[in-house]
Amino acid sequence: MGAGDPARYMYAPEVERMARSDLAELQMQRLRRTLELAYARVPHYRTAFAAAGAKPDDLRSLDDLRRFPFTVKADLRDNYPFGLFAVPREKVMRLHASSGTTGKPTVVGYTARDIDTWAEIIARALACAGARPGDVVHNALGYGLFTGGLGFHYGAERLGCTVTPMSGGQTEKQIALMLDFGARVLVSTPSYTLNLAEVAEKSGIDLPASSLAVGVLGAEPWSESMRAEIDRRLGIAAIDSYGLSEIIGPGVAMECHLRSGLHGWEDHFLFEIVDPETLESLPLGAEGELVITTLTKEAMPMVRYRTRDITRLDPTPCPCGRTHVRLLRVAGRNDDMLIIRGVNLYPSQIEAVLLGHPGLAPQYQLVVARQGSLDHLTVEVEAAEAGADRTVLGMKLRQHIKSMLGLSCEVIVRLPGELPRSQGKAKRVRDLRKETPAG
Ligand code: DLL
Repeated sequence: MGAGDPARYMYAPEVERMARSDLAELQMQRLRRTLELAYARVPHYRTAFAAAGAKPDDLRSLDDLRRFPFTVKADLRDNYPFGLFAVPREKVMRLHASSGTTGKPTVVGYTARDIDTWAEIIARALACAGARPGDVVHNALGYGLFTGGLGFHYGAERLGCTVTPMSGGQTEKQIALMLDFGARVLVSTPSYTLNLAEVAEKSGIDLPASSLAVGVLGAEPWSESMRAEIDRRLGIAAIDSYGLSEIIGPGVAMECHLRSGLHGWEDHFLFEIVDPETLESLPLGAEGELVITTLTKEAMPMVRYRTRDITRLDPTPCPCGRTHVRLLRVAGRNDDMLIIRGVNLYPSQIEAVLLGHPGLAPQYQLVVARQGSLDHLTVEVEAAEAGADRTVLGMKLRQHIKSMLGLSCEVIVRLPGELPRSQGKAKRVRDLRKETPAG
């Protein structure tokens, strides 16, 4: 089936192809209800709205949302564990939490209806990625407090798939079960998917010859070069999948087979882009921080949540027929952006350079330290083969990074298999500047 083929399956075509004017009308109705719910039921919102001088009644158009305050991650921590719930705790059917790097976890809650809505959204998103009813879906995302595993689990069941609830780890067993069960769809993170490819290759298993056809991958930033590597080594179409726990978990946005931006489901989420410094709203098409308001969440409505993720929005209809806005791929989080001697750098930019470099494995870690008053970046990579001249490889990569990114760094080329492998979300950066105890 080619691009724009009317026979291409959509889970909810009447919504996915909705005219933008109808979508805006639906958003307006749902936004009003969300603001009213937040204001009436959540003390944090009542106080924050009052401080900003905004009341739900002030909303006359979607643009009026700009008068309402932002919500940030610290608001979830300050209201730990259940302070942002808009329903009595007894009405909350499920809790998820993310550990974060400091302090208390951030907790999110779902009513029975939220769980149902989430399954619908994920079913739609999986179909958008290329999954079909009847497929075997191998779910390698972590089950538990992380939203990835259970989120995709219920959505794949809703679509009518056969789900293998594998979770992360036990890599050899994962591969055996994917093959034995005839999985067509793999749900995972990009870094763990590469780990799967590597272990399969070592055991002489030809994954490209298997029934796997689609990889639904996300939960961390990844480059186009990493995508090409995954496509080739697993013989699949690797599809980008975006979401965050504070909003619902996975399912917020998903690429279609054209892989030209992620469809953000605007009947459930309202997307804005702001300048991360001034917090001014930016026009459509400009790059900036993604801000999301939920439109259908009951247990924990989120008003103008600052995701810290940097992206751009494209409202033009996709040739696949879907009309929902496309998020051009998320480069990385604002907090993950490293500033090294004045040069802004996302880890995925290093990833792109390194993957274009012959003789290196697609594994890396960045270590940032302070030497005197200067920031010092060390890029640790792995040689693809044990016998390679690692000094020459390192020198070449250093020059390549300097010419592509304008950044001087140290490169250490390790032996194959020396860097830690991802079991879920990869940890790419060690910032020793942040680890140094104060005083
Ligand atoms: O990672 C939810 C998820 C699960 C998404 C499975 C996709 C697949 P959190 O643990 O709350 O939730 O982390 C959310 O991860 O704000 C982004 O910074 C990052 N992230 C998620 N997906 C992508 C992606 C899940 N496709 C945070 N590209 C988000 C880049 C991503 N970054």
